[in-house]
Amino acid sequence: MAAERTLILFKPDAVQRRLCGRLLTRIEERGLKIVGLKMLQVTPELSREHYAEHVEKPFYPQLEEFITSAPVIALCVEGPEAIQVMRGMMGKTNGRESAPGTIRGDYGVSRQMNLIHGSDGPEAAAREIGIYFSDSELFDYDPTLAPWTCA
Ligand code: YYY
Ligand code: MG
Repeated sequence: MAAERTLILFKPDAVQRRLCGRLLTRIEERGLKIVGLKMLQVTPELSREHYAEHVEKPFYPQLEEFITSAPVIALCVEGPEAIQVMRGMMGKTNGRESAPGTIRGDYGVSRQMNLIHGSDGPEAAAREIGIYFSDSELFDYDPTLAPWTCA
């Protein structure tokens, strides 16, 4: 199975609520590979670039206020169908509609402060990884557990 990469953010609420370790553990325990990771402050300019598809929507001003309100942790996560696997782990956008067992369903009841971002398709993933990471910040290495997790 070909590996795929996706862009994940632990949003300001995850950082503030000290949930990043739990979220990272879920990703690692699922068998996905971390190939990039850093903390950064999202600026209004970066928010508009990342959320270009939402900039004109009524909820955007509040989304920008939230995503710039504290640092985020950005990850590039790799694995078989990593985009859909991560979307499944995240749950629905609104925490109230997210199933128990998903990240958003286990840790929140908010539609806006929903802890985690994950790219929603291959084009978005390529674009978003390019926004948050330079080539030298992404790592190729052989996961020695791959034969046990990626068949
Ligand atoms: O991909 P996902 O994060 O699940 O949702 P999007 O529809 O891409 O919206 C991005 C972000 O915007 C969402 O995580 C919360 C926020 N948002 C909102 O505050 N109010 C809405 N009606 C829709 C989305
Ligand atoms: Mg989205």
